[in-house]
Amino acid sequence: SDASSDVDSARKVGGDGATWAGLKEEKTESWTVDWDGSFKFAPIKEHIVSRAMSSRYGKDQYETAISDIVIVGAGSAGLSAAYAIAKERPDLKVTIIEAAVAPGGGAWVGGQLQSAMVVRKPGHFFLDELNVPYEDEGDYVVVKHAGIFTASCLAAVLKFPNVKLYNATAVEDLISRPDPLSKVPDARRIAGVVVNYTLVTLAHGLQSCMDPQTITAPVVMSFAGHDGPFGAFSVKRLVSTGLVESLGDMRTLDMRQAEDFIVNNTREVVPGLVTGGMELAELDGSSRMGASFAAMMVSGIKAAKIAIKMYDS
Ligand code: AHZ
Repeated sequence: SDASSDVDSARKVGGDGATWAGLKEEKTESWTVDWDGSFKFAPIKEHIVSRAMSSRYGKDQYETAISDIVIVGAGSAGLSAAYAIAKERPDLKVTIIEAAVAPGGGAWVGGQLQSAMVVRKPGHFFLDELNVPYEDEGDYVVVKHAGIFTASCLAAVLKFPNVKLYNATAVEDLISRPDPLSKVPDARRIAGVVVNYTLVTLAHGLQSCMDPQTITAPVVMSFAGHDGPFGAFSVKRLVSTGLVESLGDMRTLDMRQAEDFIVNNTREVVPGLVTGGMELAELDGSSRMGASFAAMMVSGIKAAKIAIKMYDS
């Protein structure tokens, strides 16, 4: 039998004939929940699970092949940017590409080897926005566990209907086109990204041809972090393709100046590409700040404002 009739028959089971919607609205009382060893879930077949996932994934891939804004990297800066855009502009289709299996980047559970997260004021306004609790220490606040920030921001982002996140998926190239707005001959603008499953991207040296997918978008935002296995991806590609002459390379740690610099220099680095977070330190040759996260959030939010303005113009 096909998937829909299987789902229909699953709906008929369940105590008083509750539907899935009913389960949500009427709570579990309408379902028989037995804790004495005869607990039974509604029926399922393997292909229903596969089709439930693959039909949605395929539809998402089809729809996001043309996006309004692509975000590279779901670390603290990328997720903050995604939140700010998705909230302000529900009409824009925002697609996030994250190379790792787990989103969150260095901030997931505490990039600093300890779990608490320090956020300098006034960056705590974003914690208030996300309802993340903290201890107020005067000039800075402390979130008990960095995972509370990442989980709250990620959950909020994923609940926006205009956002799709592809994890375990790497941006392996940028798309560029002649820039119709520029007076400089041969000027190009970034117009999207080339993506592949991260495991495929990592295996390109083993196979002769593994075709990627493309996602076109008038605005690409990159928050790929500082150099690392995938880090600083977009700015490194700008150099290798001649759109930027050279990288400044991230400098040694100076917490006092690093955070202001990142926020103040978050910008459209070449036409069509906005960069923020620690990737910017690799481009501009600015200091790192270590385990202090306010600039990542505020850089993401500033980048979101820039991207919205670009999109509108
Ligand atoms: O997996 C990367 C990470 O989750 C992802 N990423 C990188 N290249 C990618 C690619 N395709 C898809 N080609 C890619 N995803 O980008 C994310 C970057 O997150 P991050 O936490 O490394 O960067 P951030 O700028 O959001 O936050 C930086 C946090 C740091 S580092 C630092 C220091 O070294 O002093 N201090 C802070 C606060």
